[in-house]
Amino acid sequence: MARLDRKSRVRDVYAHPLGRDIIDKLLLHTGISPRWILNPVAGNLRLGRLDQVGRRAIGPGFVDTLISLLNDHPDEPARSESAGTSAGEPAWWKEAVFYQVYPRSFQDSDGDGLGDLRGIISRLDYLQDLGVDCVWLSPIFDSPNEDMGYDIRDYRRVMAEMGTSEDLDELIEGCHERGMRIILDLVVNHTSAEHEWFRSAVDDPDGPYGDYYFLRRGEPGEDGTGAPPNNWVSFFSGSAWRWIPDAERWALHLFGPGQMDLNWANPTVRGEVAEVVQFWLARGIDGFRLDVINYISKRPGLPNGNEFIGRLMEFTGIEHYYVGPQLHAYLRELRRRGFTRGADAVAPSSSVRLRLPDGTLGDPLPPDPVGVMVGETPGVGIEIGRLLSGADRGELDMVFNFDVLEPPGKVRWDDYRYDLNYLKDFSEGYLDRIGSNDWIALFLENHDNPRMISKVLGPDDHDPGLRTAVARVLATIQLTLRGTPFLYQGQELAAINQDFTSIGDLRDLESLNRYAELRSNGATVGGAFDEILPGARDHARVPMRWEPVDGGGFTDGTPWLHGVEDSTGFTVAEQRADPESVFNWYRDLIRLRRQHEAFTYGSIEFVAPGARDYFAWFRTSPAGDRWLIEVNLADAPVQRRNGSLRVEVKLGTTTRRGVTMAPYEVMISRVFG
Ligand code: ISL
Repeated sequence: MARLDRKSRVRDVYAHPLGRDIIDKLLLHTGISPRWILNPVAGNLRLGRLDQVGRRAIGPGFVDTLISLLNDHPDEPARSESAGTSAGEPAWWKEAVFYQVYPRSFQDSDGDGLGDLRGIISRLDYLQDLGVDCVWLSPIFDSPNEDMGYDIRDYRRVMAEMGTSEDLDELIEGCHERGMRIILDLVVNHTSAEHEWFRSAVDDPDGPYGDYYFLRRGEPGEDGTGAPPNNWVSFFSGSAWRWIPDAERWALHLFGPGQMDLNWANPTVRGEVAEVVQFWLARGIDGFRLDVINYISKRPGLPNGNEFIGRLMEFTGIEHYYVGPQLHAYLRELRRRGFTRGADAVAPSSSVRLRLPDGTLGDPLPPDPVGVMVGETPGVGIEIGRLLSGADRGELDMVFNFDVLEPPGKVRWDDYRYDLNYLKDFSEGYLDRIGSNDWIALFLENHDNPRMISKVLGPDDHDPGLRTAVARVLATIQLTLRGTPFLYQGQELAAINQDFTSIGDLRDLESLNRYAELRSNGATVGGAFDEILPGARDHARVPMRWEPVDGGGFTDGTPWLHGVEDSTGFTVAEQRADPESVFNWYRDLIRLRRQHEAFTYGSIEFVAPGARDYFAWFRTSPAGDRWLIEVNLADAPVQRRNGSLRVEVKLGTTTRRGVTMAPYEVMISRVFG
């Protein structure tokens, strides 16, 4: 890309991959229509002029920050055939359905109220029966659990509460022999403050470990008496810097005060991380989900964040690290040195057995040459996502694009109803923009977000019929679009949000800090709670409901976090017994996906993109096997398109393909001719 300067125009910014992502993000965030920015008058505006005329609104420095940010990222995504024609090279992870387990809340085996590895082992048959191909475990490494394991104290040790190293070996083997792979969570933007590297850094800030972190002198002081080195704020409230008296330094923590950011500019740190990955690949782990991996490269000098961007995005400083200057280089190095199995690598004690389309198992496969790399990349838009995961790039395999989660102008904390037409627009826009070189992760939920059914239905999520209907709609979309589905535990049971009643019901650091901050700014007890409840991460973290008994079959003891949602019919036992259940819908969809290549390597072509409520697409396999997926996104009938097509309905909430679709109707048909 040509370098930008103050003579460049707004449209040059939009022609730049990162510039386009940033403008799209601003539009999404503010809910402003693209028309306002992309008309010729605004498009032709020179950046220097924008700086002058916009000064009152955007303040000083914004334009220069933008220019240097874009110039740090000169690459363009490769041109490739449209996603409508080809799916690129085959790979196991393109065919797989991933399933995220939140280990604390999946199954407790020893009555301490906390889920553990033996609990997961005891539920592997369940996962195999559901049909998923790869299990992803949220953190299970030794941790003081300030952020539920996302603060790691020892990357090579299993958290004592979760089990032993032998338990993990058994779990890995148990997955493999059932034809499932297993990946773990690599949290390496930061370590726990209790990690021995950080302790050594505090003991001797000028020694080798001092440079593992961001330790800066700044102005000394505690309790707000001194000034931190810059104005960056933490995602979990307050300044991103903590004064460490023993080191007489400030330390950077983008997340909680016990989550210290690692300095990736230090090659020794990068070497350490690569070794951790090699260690686990040798143990049989098939790859990692990489936590906030786009934050690892911080702009040298750690300059102050721009105030305007800070106000807009809520997190001052974010432009200096959310796609830092060395991000691509670090990821390439990590892939090469960490995720690639060397020719002399020891073979792990087990490797996954082949699973045939009919679900039966074949022989064990040789270990994958490269462990899969799934990037958790908050804030990253479509174009940078392509640069991070394009097949030619040697970086990640897939990224999560979080824009799917909230429609324009909304943030997670808002209390609103998610319009499924936004999911339609987002999916069409995303898949139309990418090409055969790209492959995306399809997700709607994880352990950091409220349940999607509740976002769509609001309080109506307590209506079993509506809940089931919306669950089927979401499942169908997620499992038949082009990309790799990542299911989060409980989705297959149509899990919904919890009616928590007070802050005492919550355990998550983010919510607790936010609540405290609101209170100290004058909010009442009830007011502060109401503001955090819609976005609280604990909605998704309550224990799995296995059986309709007290404790849900999760534990014999007292669960670490109480689920208060206890509606009849939505436990595993009840769902499995009911042929019409959401669980069985997921199972059928997963099976269909495995049996027909059209759903994985098939092209995708959207029908009636502009239509409201009617969301439909064709998937056509390389061999010409053609399918039509149709979904009514509304709680009212909708006119169907292509009514006269010759089809055979293979899976549907009804078997007759009528002129109109019933409320929330879903239909998957094979197309003839
Ligand atoms: O909850 C958020 C912040 O407001 C999310 O943006 C979330 O923090 C972000 O997606 C990063 O999440 C990951 O890293 C965090 C951890 O708390 C989350 O659980 C994890 O998924 C820090 O490690």
